[in-house]
Amino acid sequence: RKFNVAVVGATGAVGEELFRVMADYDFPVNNIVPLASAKSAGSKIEYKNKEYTVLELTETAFEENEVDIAFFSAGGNISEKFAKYAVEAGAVVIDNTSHFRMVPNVPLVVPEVNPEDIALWRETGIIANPNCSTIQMVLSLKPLDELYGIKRVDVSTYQAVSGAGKAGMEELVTQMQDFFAFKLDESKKDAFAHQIALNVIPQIDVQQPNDFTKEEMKMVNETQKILHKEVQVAATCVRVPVLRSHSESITVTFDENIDVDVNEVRNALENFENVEVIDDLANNAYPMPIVSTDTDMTYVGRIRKDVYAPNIVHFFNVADQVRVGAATNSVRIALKWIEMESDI
Ligand code: 11C
Repeated sequence: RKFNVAVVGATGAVGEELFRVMADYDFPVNNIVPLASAKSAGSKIEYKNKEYTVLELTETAFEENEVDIAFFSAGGNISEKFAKYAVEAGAVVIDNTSHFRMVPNVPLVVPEVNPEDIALWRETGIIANPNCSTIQMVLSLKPLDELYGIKRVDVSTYQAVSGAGKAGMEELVTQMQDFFAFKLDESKKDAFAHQIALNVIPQIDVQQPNDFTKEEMKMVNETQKILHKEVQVAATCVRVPVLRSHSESITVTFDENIDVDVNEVRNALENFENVEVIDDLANNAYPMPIVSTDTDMTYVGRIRKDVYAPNIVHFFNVADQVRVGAATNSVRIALKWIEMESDI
């Protein structure tokens, strides 16, 4: 069976990547329905060497185009307003925004980690795609939880500007160009709270009542929902001047009786789907954004046992935020949904 696939936010950074990922995975497409705001309607997108005209997102667009699968990636307020029209038209919604993630009967899915949760889609018609920093982290936590049982995770992120969409990427490039033209002072600084070129900013999203940021609390709440476990998580989320791969320095504390064997940890990670270990410090080999960008893998390296506590391991984790953290995870959800549920 082939599907009519809508992409809401078709001209955004994730929307554009969704078309590339669908083509790479040879997604069973009958028709592509690119949807966006009235401002972008009429522009063209390309899918498998064929041009499609972007249509305006309206309440009736899903029904009129007989949409079966609707990817939403145009911000939480758009999902809040329009997802219901896609569901009413009989489509499954795969939502890349944070809007539905913590709604109890909406599944929050990383297909390699909790594919069984997809079955819950029938309650609301919606499957939520987690935050990018959560996705790549749980891809490395799951095999370690299966191996030893995770109690606590302490993570510091190094997040690319792509997390703020095209505007974030454009702002970093412009600021760097302005730096070399000796006019960085005059450069636009709208996408982030501060200048991002030649800087790091220890704030992503807004402050929460407990003094963590919203991005940091997403990593806590989403990780617990995906792993079905009240694992303790403390996150510090930092924006760095990298174009499009997030990195994470992760410390995992296992149950108290565990004596970590680094080779067992390495094997568990190596054997997990879509995770690749690059861990040869003597030869300067470890994951970096320039390794992961434009790929669909989550890379893990710098694996080492804690010097003091035998039940603690440290490692470094990198993945392409636009692909693994957004578009690829959404497409993998859709493919899993097709495999598990689409005959219903
Ligand atoms: C960032 N993680 O890097 C954010 C972007 O909840 O889907 C994605 C926000 C979200 O800025």
